[in-house]
This record gives sequence, C-alpha cells and structure tokens, in this order.
Amino acid sequence: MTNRQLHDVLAEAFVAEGVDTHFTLLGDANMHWGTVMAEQHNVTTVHARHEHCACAMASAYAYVTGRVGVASVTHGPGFTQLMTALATAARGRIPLVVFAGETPTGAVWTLQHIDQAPLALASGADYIPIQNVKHALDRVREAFTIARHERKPVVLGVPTDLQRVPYADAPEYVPSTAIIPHTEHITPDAQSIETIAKMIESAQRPIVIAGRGAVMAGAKAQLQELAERGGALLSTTLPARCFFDGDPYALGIAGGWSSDAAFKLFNACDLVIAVGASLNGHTANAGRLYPNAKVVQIDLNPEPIRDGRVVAHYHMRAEAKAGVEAINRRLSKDGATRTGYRTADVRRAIEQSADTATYPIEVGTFDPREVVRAIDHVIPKDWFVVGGSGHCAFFAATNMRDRPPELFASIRDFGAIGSNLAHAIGIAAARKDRKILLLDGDGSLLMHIQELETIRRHGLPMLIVALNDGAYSSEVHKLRADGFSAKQVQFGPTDFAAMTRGFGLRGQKITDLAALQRLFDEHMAGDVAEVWDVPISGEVLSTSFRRELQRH
Ligand SMILES: Cc1ncc(C[n+]2csc(CCOP(=O)(O)OP(=O)(O)O)c2C)c(N)n1
Ligand SMILES: [Mg+2]
Repeated sequence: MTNRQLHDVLAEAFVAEGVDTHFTLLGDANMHWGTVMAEQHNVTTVHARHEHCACAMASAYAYVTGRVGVASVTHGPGFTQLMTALATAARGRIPLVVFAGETPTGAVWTLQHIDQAPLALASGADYIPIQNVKHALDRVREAFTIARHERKPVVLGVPTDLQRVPYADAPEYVPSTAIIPHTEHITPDAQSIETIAKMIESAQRPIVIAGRGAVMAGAKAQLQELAERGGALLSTTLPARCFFDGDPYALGIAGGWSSDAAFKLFNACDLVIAVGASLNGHTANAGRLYPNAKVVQIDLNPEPIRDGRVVAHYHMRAEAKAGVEAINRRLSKDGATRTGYRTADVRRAIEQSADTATYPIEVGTFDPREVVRAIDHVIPKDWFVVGGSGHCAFFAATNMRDRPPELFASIRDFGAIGSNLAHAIGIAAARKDRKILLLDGDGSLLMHIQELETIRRHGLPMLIVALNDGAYSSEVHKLRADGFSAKQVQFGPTDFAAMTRGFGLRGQKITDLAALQRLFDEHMAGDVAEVWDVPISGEVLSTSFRRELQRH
C-alpha cells in the first residue's frame, strides 16, 4: 500500500506482535487505527461501553492466556477513564499494551487535551509517547517488550495528527518476541535443596502453600508428595483455590479468607513452604496468618518484599515442579515420612472446619453460603468461574469445591469493585471453548452494568449470578462495627431480572434454590447470556469479616 499512513504501520506492528484480539472504545484518536485493526487485519475487536471496561477486559484476557492484552482508547476523557483498570493491571502484574490517542501536536488548543503520561505513571503503568514517525516502530516494540518482560501495563501515546502522516517506506517490524532473552531452564541449586530439606526435617508443624505458579506448572502430585514426606498440611492462595480439594490434609485458602480452623493451624505453624506464590498481603493476611513460622519461598522470580512485608527467610529460585521434585528426591533418601502436622486431631479439625455460624435470614432471601453451594451443584466442572469483589465474594470463593484452579479467575489486585463483568467478557473472548460463570455483588454489577449490552452484541455465552442484598454490605458491616448507621449504603434490591431482559438477555429472579437445575437446563437450551438475580441476606458475616471486626 503506497498511501500507508502511520496508523496503518502501527496496526501492522501490533498484528506482528501476535495480537488477534483487541478491546476498545473508539473515538477521534483511535478510530482509524482501530478500524484498520478490525477490518484490514481481522483482529477480533470487542467494543466496550466504557474505557475502564475495555482495559479490564484486556487485563482478564491477558491473565488467562498469558499473552499481552491489548486495549485502545481515545485521547483525554477516553484516557482518564482508565485509571482504576490500569492500577489494577499494574498491581496484578498483568502484561498489557494500551494504544491511547493523544490530542494533535499541531493544534493551538484542543478541548480534550490532558497530560496523559503523569496519570499513567501514577497508576503504576509505563507511558511511551510516539513523537516521531521514524521511531514509532521502536516504541511499539519497546512497549511490548516491557509489557511481556516486566509484566506490566504500558500505554503507547500517539497524537492523532501523527497517526495520519504518510509512511510508505516503513521498515519491516521486528516483534518483541525476537529480542526478549530466552530464559534457560533453571536447575534447582543443590545447596538450597539441602537447606530446605533440613528446615523441613526440623519443623514440627509445616504447611505448604501453593500459588498460581504451582498450578501452571502442574505440580499438584509433587506438592502432595512433599507434604506427605515432610508431615505438612496443604493450602493454596486464592488463585489456586481448590487445587488440593479432596486431600484430607488440605486447609483450603491461605490468608484473610482462611477458615477459622485453618487460621488457628496457620497461627501455630512453624514452617511455611510457599511454591509459585508471591506471598502477598492477602495470602499472609498482612503478617497475621503465620507470625511464628520460618518461611521458605520457591519461585522463578522470588521477590523479597511484597505489600510492605519481607515475605520469606529463605528463597530458592526454581520452577515449581522441578524445585519440589528435587526436594522430594532428597527427602526420600532416608525413606521415612514424618508425622509432623498430620495428626488425628488436626485431621479432625480440618474435617470440621465448615462455617456453621447461624444468622437470622430475612424472609424472601437466602443464606449466601447455601446459594453458592446450590449453584456449585448445578454448574458443570468444566465451566470457567469468575469471582466477584464485595463482601459476598468470600462466599463465592469458599463454597465451591473440586473446580480446576486453571478455570478460575479473580482479579482483585487494587481492591476495586465494578470490574468483574468486564473480566468475564475478557475471559469469554479468550476462552471460546468454555461457558463462563460470574458471581458478583449487586453493587459491583451495577457500577458497569452497561456491559450487558456488550455481552449481548458479541453473543458471549455466560451465566451471571447477582448476589443481591440490595446494599454495599462490605460497608454495612464496617459501619455497624464502627458504631454508625448503615442506612447510607442500603439502597434496596435492584430488579436485575427485568433490567437484564431490557438489554435483550435472559433474566431470572431466583425464588427457590431447588429450581436451579431446571433453570440451568432452560439456560442451556436458551443459548443466550443470562442473569440470575438471587436475593441474599445481608446479615451473614464472612469468616474473614468476623475475625477482622473482632480485632477492630
Ligand atoms: C471502585 C470502588 N469503589 C468503592 C469501593 C468500596 N467498596 C468495597 S466493597 C463495596 C460494596 C460492593 O457491593 P456489592 O458488590 O453489592 O457487594 P457486597 O459487599 O454487598 O457483598 C464498596 C462500595 C471499592 N472497593 N471500589
Ligand atoms: Mg451487595
């Protein structure tokens, strides 16, 4: 094409980076590039109804595929909408490239101008401006290199007038994958193996924590062997939830969301062996979970400080499976397995760890724990489950069983509500082979409910469960604990079923949990996304809130 302009060349570069899916909201400053991406390169283009959601969709897409997610926005107000999604991606170490238009460099004044770079930088993202056609391709490669290699969001700022500059003689683009150094297989270090084996041998009450790195490495059997040899209990981070379900010594999630029984066992443990887990503030419950334990971290990229805390006393750089196998080999030399923490009493405590606290349930509502268990019962195990964000997210995460952690995502890294519908859309775009189940609170869903229209327009297959207590219950419980009225955050239930039908989807109010199987069969026959509006009691406290509010 002889009349190629910079936006054509930039689109070609993105395609050369392997981009085949793109999340956007088009405006003056990205509409030419976006149209070329969609129509000349057949890049699957998901048109969101809010830029925050486009960015959150791209983040979830990147999270589940391991590829660089791509979003694009127009300049000024299109860009300022991104802040929460960018901060979430930055904290979640999500590789992302955001194509952001900038106002024209040649204009005296433009209504929508704002200095975009400081905003991006404040969110934790990088900002790379393209200021000259000659360096444009280098900047694109740099953006993808940083996103891939450093696992962070990078914004490429491209002024609209520069995008229209003819660039017929652009050189061939060399993608970032051609220049990123190949990471050699790391052989676990013999000295580290010996040190860790000795720590295990001298521990009385060790616990293994598996993170997403362990799940991705497929290290379940190796970790179970390690725990058995070392007399350790097993636990997971939230992203690795259910990894050891069915094992009698599995404690469930480590952290603020631990059961009371698990929390007590963690409190008394003297050694934590974390594998493929960053040991962030959630997992360590800000230092409260295992205050007296020595901590060993086995990870490809061990980081000494996370969320303000020194995470471990000893690190071994290794891939999860290879590292654990090496320790198992060393432990197997003397043959014996240790009892350690695997006593009959502990096993009984784990068996009895279900939350049985009772609460008054208002008429016409359900106990959220029962709701999630009933939903878990009817949803096939091969569905992809997306977690929510408010108080109710705890119930959704802890009442589902035996689900592959590879088919679970809960991106909570900035603690924002409102992104989960967008996450579910990004995952639906990434995993076309799966049906998606999203469980989210009424407040979070309403924050970006407009994306139901995106779901309908793109025909995305999903079932959304609105855990509807008509309130920001997270705030309800905290305000009450602080001695305040909760009225300011209790709005009453929204009719999600009617609203969803208004968007052209199926909507169903759930009045009987026994009817879920029939409703599920109807949903499958319907072949269109659906929202189940489930009235839940706002009175049931999560285990984590019960513990936290007591500390208050
Ligand atoms: C973007 C954003 N705004 C506000 C908050 C504060 N906040 C945390 S949880 C929550 C309530 C969410 O309500 P809902 O989704 O219904 O869940 P519930 O707590 O009621 O179970 C709010 C407002 C936040 N975390 N993120
Ligand atoms: Mg709510």
